[in-house]
Amino acid sequence: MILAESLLRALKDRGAREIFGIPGDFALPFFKVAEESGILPLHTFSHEPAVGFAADAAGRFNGALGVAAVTYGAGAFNLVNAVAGAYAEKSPLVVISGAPGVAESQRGLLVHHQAKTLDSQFRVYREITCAQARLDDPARAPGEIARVLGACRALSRPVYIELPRDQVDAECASVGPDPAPPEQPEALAACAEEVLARLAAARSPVMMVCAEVRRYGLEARVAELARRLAVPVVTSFMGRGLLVGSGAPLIGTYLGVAGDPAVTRAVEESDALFLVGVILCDTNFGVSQRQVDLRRAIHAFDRQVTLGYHTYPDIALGRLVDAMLARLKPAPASNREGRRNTAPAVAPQVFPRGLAADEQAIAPTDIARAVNDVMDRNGPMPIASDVGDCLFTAMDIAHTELTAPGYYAGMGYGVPAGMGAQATTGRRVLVLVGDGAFQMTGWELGNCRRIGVNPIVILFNNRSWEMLRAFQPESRFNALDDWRFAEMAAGMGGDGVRVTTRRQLKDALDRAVATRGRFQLIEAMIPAGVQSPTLERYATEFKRKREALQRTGIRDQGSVKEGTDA
Ligand code: TPW
Ligand code: MG
Repeated sequence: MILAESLLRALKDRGAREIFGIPGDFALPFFKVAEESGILPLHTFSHEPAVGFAADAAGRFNGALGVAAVTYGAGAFNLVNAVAGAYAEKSPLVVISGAPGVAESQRGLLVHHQAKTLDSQFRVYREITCAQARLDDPARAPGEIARVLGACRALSRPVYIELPRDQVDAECASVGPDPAPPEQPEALAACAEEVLARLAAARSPVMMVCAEVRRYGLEARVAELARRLAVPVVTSFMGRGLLVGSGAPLIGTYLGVAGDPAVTRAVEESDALFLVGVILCDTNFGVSQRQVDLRRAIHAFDRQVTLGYHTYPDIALGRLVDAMLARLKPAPASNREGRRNTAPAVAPQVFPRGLAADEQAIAPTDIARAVNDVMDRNGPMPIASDVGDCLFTAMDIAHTELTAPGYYAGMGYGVPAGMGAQATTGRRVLVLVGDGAFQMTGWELGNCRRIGVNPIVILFNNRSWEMLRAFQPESRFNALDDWRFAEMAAGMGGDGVRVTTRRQLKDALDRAVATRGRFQLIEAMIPAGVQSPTLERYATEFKRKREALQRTGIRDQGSVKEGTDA
């Protein structure tokens, strides 16, 4: 076998289903092997950020590796932002970059695409990936590949593999299994027992689930744990879309003051908040009414479990869940809805439904209503959302699988992520995106035909960077021009329609669902200044907090937390 094939087979063995990429001369030999070997399908995009977003979303949907392949320098540097977002949000993304051949690196000439030194790219990627390898020695390559892919899966963070172009065809052995991550069975048992004791002693325990539950494929087991514990479950903002259809006692998504007051109360008043794979970030907790008291929380994240003032290291989340399940009896049927007798009942969130098909202008909530109506009739669709009011609006859409950069908040994710998600799952995806974000990566829709996907895209066209305007209304630069996006769809191989009334929105969505074979772009015109209620509340609270901080003179100290690099 040759080196490139060993790598491709190792990726496939570990759950990767395809490669997203853009070639360049340093990557042409690898792309040739990828295409001709047929080990994994290869999908190309137009601009590297889209390659990264698509691969990231594919990894998130599969709970397995997503793969992005690019060329050295111009290609790999173009991918950096998407990889940084994947790092922040714990997405298992494998970056494969072509590179100058081992022989040509030793000539002493500057190589085209080189930034500062030949190693600059490797060093940049060291900052935003959890493990790196340069496959410049075919004898060591199988071990290096196993080490790096093992870290990607164990830590669920991006990794970086540099493949010098003259090594692609080198003879190479196949890749063995991942090295086992460190484990301590006694520590695991002690940890599981302590967590169970804390929950049992609490008056109002609550479980919050977030990114890692999906990344490690734990949804069914975490749902079972919640049932056996008879503890209500919420998702974080980032974890929205988790546990759909799992039968978990899910009461909603925690959004602090911007969200459902019953959910907010349950979380903020809990005396044992069990944070299961939760990223402790400002978008998840920044809009808390009261500071969530982490000393009373149980936080399982990044292979560690912290209770109060002590931490158990080397505890994989899946192992913790299994150890807890092993100590709990199956839930009696009467407990199925997950409420303990003493805990206050929390009603699940109610979503807006029943769009009036009238001549009124479209507000963001109308889009949520229209989507809920369509999903009630035709079954749920997975959603890929961009950043902006579309993501706040998604909180009013009944629970369905959702991928969005809820924490890193990089614009331009929605369209390519939706395409990547459909390519990998085969399920038609609904994309929610703002006009500002569409200006960044909307053009990738032109690749739908090649990739064989047909997402339905709802473009929230408010001719504005509205989310920024919500925070700083006085700035004129937040007003955007009126691009007629729908008219551009036909040239890219899809159908586009611009809608301004609720009746037109409903009709367009019905037609989009009924039309297969081409992407469907619905450009929903939203009047200036009309925001979702969630964004309004979020922005009000955000401004209030900022002003309070300024009054007290407290500044963000910019703390740096040690990473978990392997
Ligand atoms: C890559 C900063 C956050 S939200 C926003 C900007 C510029 C405006 C989004 O406008 P859009 O949606 O898409 O029309 P809406 O609903 O607010 O009108 N660059 C990147 N990412 C981020 N997050 C920004 C800038 C930002
Ligand atoms: Mg906008």
